[in-house]
Amino acid sequence: MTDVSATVIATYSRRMGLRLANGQEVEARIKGKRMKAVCGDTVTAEPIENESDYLITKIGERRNELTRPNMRGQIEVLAANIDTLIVMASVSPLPDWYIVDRYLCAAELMGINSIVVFNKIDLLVGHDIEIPELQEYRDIGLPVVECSAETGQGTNEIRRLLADQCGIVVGQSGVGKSSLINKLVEDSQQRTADISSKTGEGRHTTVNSVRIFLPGGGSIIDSPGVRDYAPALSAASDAALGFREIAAAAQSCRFANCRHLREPGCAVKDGVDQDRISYRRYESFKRVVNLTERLSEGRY
Ligand SMILES: Nc1nc2c(ncn2[C@@H]2O[C@H](COP(=O)(O)OP(=O)(O)OP(=O)(O)O)[C@@H](O)[C@H]2O)c(=O)[nH]1
Ligand SMILES: [Mg+2]
Ligand SMILES: [Zn+2]
Repeated sequence: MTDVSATVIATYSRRMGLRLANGQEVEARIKGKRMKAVCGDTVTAEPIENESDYLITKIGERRNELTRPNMRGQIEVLAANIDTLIVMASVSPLPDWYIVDRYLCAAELMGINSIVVFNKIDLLVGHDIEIPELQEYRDIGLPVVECSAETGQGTNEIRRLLADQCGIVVGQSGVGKSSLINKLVEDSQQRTADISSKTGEGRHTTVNSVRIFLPGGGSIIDSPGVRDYAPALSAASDAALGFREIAAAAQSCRFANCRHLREPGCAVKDGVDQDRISYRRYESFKRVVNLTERLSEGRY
């Protein structure tokens, strides 16, 4: 047979964009209704006679999955085989740091790197503004890049952090995810325009996930912006593992099954009281616990 191996570089409901091992990009359908491929998947595909489409016959085993619970309480896979989660917020729209925390929580639980990117920094030129949340992320050892997709500030740093990895950029709609990727591939062919649709306000908003290969190596998946995000946790107790400073402090709690809420001898609560753990991040953690409990009870 003429089976070839390929990676999924775009998903449009039932159709996919594939990049074959020889670098050629083709479109494909998927065999059967049950299989669902996502960006980052490695697949086996075969050419279809008298058609330009390929047929995906098999999805390779996934190293990891970025997931979220959907409205029906099922787990939806957003992308697979990711090395780095690039969580983006911006000067405008105003950041929802709880969403940033929940993405970071997902990355911790996936065991992958994460980068916090704060975009549209050009809008702050001439203003002496410190963003306390960014310092909180630096304090827990996360790379934080303040950048501008407009001026290119910070893009080299992002290139360096990404190196030869597969990244995915996530965040609220309008923070500049597609713009950043465009800037990173500036000298090569731009391809983000055709995957966007114009909104009522005439804004381009990304509707499909697309993987873009960077000229210097590595790739980034552009994903549609979100209103909200929650990680799909198997238990509320997993939430603590998604907040690295809380997970670290939890080692010293009196009870091994401490939930870090009202238990005596809780090293996490002590850390918050003594300002070693950010109160905001602790609140954020508690929200994830609540959210996970609600989801598991089928309440939204
Ligand atoms: N001033 C300024 N504007 C920017 C910057 N980056 C993006 N923008 C603008 O912000 C708007 C949204 O940018 P997009 O790149 O479409 O944002 P997105 O995150 O991809 O949005 P969705 O696809 O809807 O999730 C556009 O009008 C951009 O021109 C920046 O660094 N500075
Ligand atoms: Mg976009
Ligand atoms: Zn505790």
